[in-house]
Amino acid sequence: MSLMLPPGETLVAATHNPGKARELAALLDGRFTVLTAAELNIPEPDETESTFVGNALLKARHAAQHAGRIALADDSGLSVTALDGAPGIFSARWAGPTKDFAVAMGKVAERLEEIGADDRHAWFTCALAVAWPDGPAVVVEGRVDGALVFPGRGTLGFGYDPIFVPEGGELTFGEMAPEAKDAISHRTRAFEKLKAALF
Ligand code: ITT
Repeated sequence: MSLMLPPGETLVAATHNPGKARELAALLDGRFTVLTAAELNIPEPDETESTFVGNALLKARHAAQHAGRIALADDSGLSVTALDGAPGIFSARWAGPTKDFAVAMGKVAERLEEIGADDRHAWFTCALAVAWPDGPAVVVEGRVDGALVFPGRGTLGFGYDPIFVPEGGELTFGEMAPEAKDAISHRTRAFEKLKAALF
């Protein structure tokens, strides 16, 4: 079988996160018909792997098998250097069962304060996996480095965007227009690699 994705194909976006679904749809750019796992009532799998790549593959395979269609999954998160890479793959879990990112960002600030760290360096990682229902899969990873600011600023984007200023910039991802974030984000960088591999 070919591991190329022809335009017009229907893809399942294996995510239940509306912020991600919006960004993935913008990246897919009208090239494909996109159905989300939420729309298809595909249950969320437990993210049992220990890496972004592992969890992206797990989510893509799970959705492809449920839907009988090609699925694209994103596993991503914020890693803080002074916290040894936390929250990392636990980024969504730090927001608790109500998915409140004010709580998650508060936890990051609290942990940095507890250890008296001055280093504010952090990075976002995005692993993107595409899986075919009958087995094969491709996975890539992208990253953007930056610095954390407290309190957070801006209401655009999602998740940890209000506390992240990408390297060389002044605005947080939460203050940047979607196109400006998309020009440099970890998701876009992963997507460029995926395009090179599959489209
Ligand atoms: P799905 O698994 O259903 O896709 P999720 O939110 O559980 O949704 P993850 O396990 O990949 O997804 O968690 C990643 C978290 O990292 C996500 O909830 C965001 O809070 C954060 N994150 C990832 N990309 C981000 C971005 O571009 N801007 C801000 N926060 C981001």
